[in-house]
Order: sequence, then C-alpha cells, then structure tokens
Amino acid sequence: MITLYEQPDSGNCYKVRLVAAHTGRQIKRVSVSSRDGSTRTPEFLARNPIGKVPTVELEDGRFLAESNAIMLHLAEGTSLIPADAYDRAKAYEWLFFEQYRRSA
Ligand SMILES: N[C@@H](CCC(=O)N[C@@H](CS)C(=O)NCC(=O)O)C(=O)O
Repeated sequence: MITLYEQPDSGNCYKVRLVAAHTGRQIKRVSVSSRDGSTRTPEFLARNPIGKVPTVELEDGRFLAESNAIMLHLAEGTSLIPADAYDRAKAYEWLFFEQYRRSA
C-alpha cells in the first residue's frame, strides 16, 4: 500500500487523495506538518529533501514528491490520462495551470 505523508488541510494533498480514490488505490495517510516541525526532521527530509507534502512512499519503498508527479504516477494506465496526445496535453494544461494560479 502507498503511504501518503500529508497535511490534512493541504489542497495539494487533497488532489492526491482524489486521484487515489478515483483509481481505486488504498492509501495509508500519515499527518505531518511544518507547524510542529515534523516535515523538518532528518527522517522526513530523507523522504523528501525539501520537506514538503505531499510525499508518498510507493509499495517498493521508493519516494515521490510533487503533487502532480504523484497524481500522474497513480493515474498511469487509467482513463485519467487520455490516450490521445492532444487530450492528454489538455489534462496536463490543467495541472500546470493550477500550480501557478492562486486566485480566480
Ligand atoms: N509544488 C508542490 C508544492 C508543495 C507544497 O508547497 N506543499 C505545502 C503544503 S500545500 C507544504 O509542504 N507546506 C509545508 C512546508 O512548506 O513546510 C506540490 O504540488 O506538491
């Protein structure tokens, strides 16, 4: 099972939980927070050297960070990643858009 290190109030972590749910993946959720220092411990920095969430530990023990990279990994082989190149690029367009767009 994938382990998701998350801040429960983080939109980036919510996106990962949504894709996990849509793709039928079970995830183990572990709460960490910059507020209590748990994203700056040596143990957490070994998982993600920049101390950010979401960070996931895959079933094989490897770690992956960046919400969009995690979502693309979870969605691999599903209809969430369209087969058509243009449709796929349109999906990526939304991923890039939301990373820099902070308000309406
Ligand atoms: N581009 C990253 C942004 C990651 C990020 O900024 N995460 C915030 C929560 S949304 C975080 O880890 N904040 C705690 C900290 O900076 O220590 C992504 O999409 O995952």
